Formats: sequence, structure tokens, C-alpha cells
Amino acid sequence: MNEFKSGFISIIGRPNVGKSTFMNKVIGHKVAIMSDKAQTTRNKVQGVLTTDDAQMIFIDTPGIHKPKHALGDYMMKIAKNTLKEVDLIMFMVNVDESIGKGDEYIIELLKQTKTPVFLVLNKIDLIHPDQLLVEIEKYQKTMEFAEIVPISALEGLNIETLLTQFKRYLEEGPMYYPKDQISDHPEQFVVAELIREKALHLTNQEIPHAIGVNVDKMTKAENEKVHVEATIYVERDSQKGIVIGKGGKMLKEIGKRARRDIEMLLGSKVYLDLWVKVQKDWRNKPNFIKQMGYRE
Ligand code: GDP
Ligand code: MG
Ligand code: K
Repeated sequence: MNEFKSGFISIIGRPNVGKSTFMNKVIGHKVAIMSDKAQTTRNKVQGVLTTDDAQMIFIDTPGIHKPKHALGDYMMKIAKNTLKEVDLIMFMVNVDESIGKGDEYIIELLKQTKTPVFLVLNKIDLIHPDQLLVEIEKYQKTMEFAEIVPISALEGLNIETLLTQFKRYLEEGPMYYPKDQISDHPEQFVVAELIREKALHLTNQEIPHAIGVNVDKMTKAENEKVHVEATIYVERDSQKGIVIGKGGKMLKEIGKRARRDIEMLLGSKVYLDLWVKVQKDWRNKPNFIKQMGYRE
């Protein structure tokens, strides 16, 4: 019989290359949050894939970029620590875009770590096969990769091959998580992220990254609905107006859609109580960020 292998795999890549899409495809549950906007994933989200002979624990690293404000610094620290601790690094790029400043910055970081780095070229469904070879050559000039694997996370192309390659690099190890566990994330954080996702999506571009969500309370009495109380934080009064909408219409819609997803996540009926508060400049206040659950 084969030995059981296990390990931690960090997913790294600039925003919108498809990291969350990949996680969702592989894990098959909506744990990581998908969005067209940058930086939706702001905390480590682990997805656990358990097969007969291996367990892979994926960590969805926050989008690395040159820090612009306090939250940026905070994210960088999380990312750097993550890279040191994991067994494998999966560096994902969008093969349909040329190597950007963000990629170069990540490559500089990756060169400083001893952990094996897989280059995963995502979105091959968008390019001609000839172009793929050209792109591979370009990346090969930047640093030494353990493996280079082209995939389409969206269409599920070549993902099995990638997982097989991962397994080759993992060492014998324990089953860290029970078979049926897909995430070690506190439910409250996932709930907050689901609400944030709806708010971002519905207010579309009007409030790019000024929204934070905190779950203030989550309780369940026997045989009753789960009661969730959450606050949506914005930076300005005008943004509060947008999130609430005319006659509360927007907030109602955010709540309706978030509740649907939370019910799926928890497998239980949910009563969702949403509040909107203005907290000026919340992104630049490290203490406030900590209070909201962005852990170190
Ligand atoms: P993240 O910021 O790296 O987590 O990226 P997301 O997973 O949120 O994906 C960003 C966008 O790229 C979404 O609109 C996805 O549907 C899209 N996307 C992800 N993977 C693929 C892919 O393989 N092919 C195509 N065509 N689009 C993709
Ligand atoms: Mg993401
Ligand atoms: K939170």
C-alpha cells in the first residue's frame, strides 16, 4: 500500500488571476470568495482536499502587491509568513496577460524562499496553444520553477494533472483534518465574507474597496433559525447612502442574497439582521482591522 502524503500549499498570485475559482473548483464548495474586483480575499482561507492517499491543505494567500496603506502592510506580513510555512507554493498567473509589475514583485519574493514553486498558467482557454509556448519561455527566464503547469480553473482543464504533480512533491504525513472537513475557517468569517461579496457585487464599482463586514453575533436556539447580526462598515456618509439604497432597497437585496448563501453554507434557515455604519478611514486603522478578524 502507498504511504499517506499530506502538506500545505499556498496559492499566490496577483488579483483576478483565478485563485478563488481554482479553490472552488478543487474543493467543490464555496469557501473562497470570487469577485472581479481586486482584493476580495483578505484573509487566509484554507480548503482541504482529501483523497484516498493524500491530503492537500490549500491556503488562499491575500493578493500580494506593493503596500499602499495599513491594510496593505498587514496583508504583506500574512503573505510572507505563509510562504515560509508551507510545503509547496502555487504561483498562479493569467496566461492571457503579459507579465506585470505585480508578477515581478511576487517573483522577487519567491526567489527568497526555499519552498518549491509551481508556476500555474491559468486561463489557457483564452489563448492559442502556440501562444502558451511563448508565455512559458518568458516565465522560464524569470526564475527556476519546480514545475510549470497550464490549466483553466474555470473550465476545469488539466487540474487533475496539477493535483497529481502536487502529490509527487508532498511527503509522507498525517491526515491533519477529518475527511469531511473542507475549511478550518471560523464560520463567522466566511459569513462576513459572503455578505461583503454581495455588497461589493451589488453596489458595483461605486464603492471599490471601502466596505468591511463584521459579524457581531451568531446564535442558534434549538430547532430555530440561525440568527446573524452583522455590520457593514463604510468610510463615508455618501457610501452609507449607496449601501442602504432608496427606501432601504439595496440593503434588502444584499441581505436577501447573502442569506441564501449563508443558508447553503450552514445548512440551516437563517435570520439576517444587517446594519450599516460609517467608520472613517477604517482601512488605515490596524486595530480596527484586527478587531474585524483579519488575523496575523
Ligand atoms: P482571484 O482574485 O485570483 O481569486 O481571481 P478569481 O478566482 O476571483 O477570478 C477572477 C476572474 O477570472 C473571474 O471573473 C473568473 O471567472 C475568471 N477566471 C478564473 N479562472 C479562469 C479561467 O481559467 N478562464 C477564464 N476565461 N476566466 C477565469
Ligand atoms: Mg480571490
Ligand atoms: K470578521
